[in-house]
Amino acid sequence: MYTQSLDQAPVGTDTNNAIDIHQDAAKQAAFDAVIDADGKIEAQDWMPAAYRKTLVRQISQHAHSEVVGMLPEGNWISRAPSLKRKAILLAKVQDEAGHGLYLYSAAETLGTGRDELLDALHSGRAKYSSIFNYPTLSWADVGVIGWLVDGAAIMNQVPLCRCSYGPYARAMIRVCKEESFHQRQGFDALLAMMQGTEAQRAMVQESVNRWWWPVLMMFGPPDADSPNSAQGMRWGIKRISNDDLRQKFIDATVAQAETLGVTLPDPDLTWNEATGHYDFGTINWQEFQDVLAGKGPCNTERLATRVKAHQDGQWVRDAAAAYARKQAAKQQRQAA
Ligand code: BYC
Repeated sequence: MYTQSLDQAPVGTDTNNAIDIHQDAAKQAAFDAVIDADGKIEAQDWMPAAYRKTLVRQISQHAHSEVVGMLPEGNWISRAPSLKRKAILLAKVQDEAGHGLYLYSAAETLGTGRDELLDALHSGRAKYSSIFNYPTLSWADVGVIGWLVDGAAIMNQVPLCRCSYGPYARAMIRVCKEESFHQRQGFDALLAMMQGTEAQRAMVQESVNRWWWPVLMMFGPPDADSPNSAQGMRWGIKRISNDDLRQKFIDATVAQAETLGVTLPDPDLTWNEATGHYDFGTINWQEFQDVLAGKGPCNTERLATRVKAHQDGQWVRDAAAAYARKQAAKQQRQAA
């Protein structure tokens, strides 16, 4: 159900296995030539099984992140401080749903159905971004998610617009445009609070203190501990390494923090004239591993909410399927 996999035989069928096993040299050479020329691989093109698998892993994790990412901010829709902020937040959360849909569609072009992808998420087999396992405790968290989480997402995702897999690269173009709006709205909400009362400024600072380090973890483990990076870069899926993106993000964010008037909670954050970058403190990678292992503050809650939403939507899927059957029968009758 729902698959958009064009004319692909699903991964794991005899046809694909035969191709994978024999690794047809001519097809591999043609694939390598496209990658070396910085070209695009499209859904119908032959691709190595490992390239397909890596893309399904990354794109589906990305899709899951967008969908689970609606939850922390969604918690604040009913408590937004004004009609304007509520309308903006509603639009942003809807955008994230849209991103999830484009990305599931991009993953489906690789021959994996949406039911399978969702099942992996709901059963806890698939990952989604570590950042969405942290709670949103105050209204300032909504602004900080926009400024820092979406800011980190843009830094990571702009290079993905040049990803070697066409459907993913094209999906990312629109996603990045919308993420830019998200980042600006977050910064704008925080700026308004920083120009408000002492209590509002304290709320923003407290929120920045909680989110800063988990945001830096969004870029993934250090390059030396990143098992997928080398191959991902070779295939033109990843364009910039985890550490380089993290550094670019920090370099760009320090000035923004100064404009806002907040302090980034890192005493080691200092400008290094020699490298032309900011030095920063040590990231707690144990915390990152714990969150990935399901032991973050909100892992259980996020997954349970997601599963419930899926179950509650069963009647919509049933109705859509019944309608599609009815339409098909009607068309058959008319054709007869
Ligand atoms: N959280 O070898 P590595 C958004 C996993 S949505 C969880 O470096 P790779 C937004 C990684 O998957 C943001 N897991 O992997 C939405 C791998 O595990 P597996 C999501 C992480 O793939 C709503 C293992 O660690 N963005 O912005 O080369 C509202 C080793 O890592 C994380 C994307 O998904 C993490 N943070 O690089 C607001 C972008 N980091 O799969 C905002 C697309 C690493 O081997 N994805 N892992 O079991 C990517 O660019 C890459 O997949 C990553 C990781 C940079 C995330």
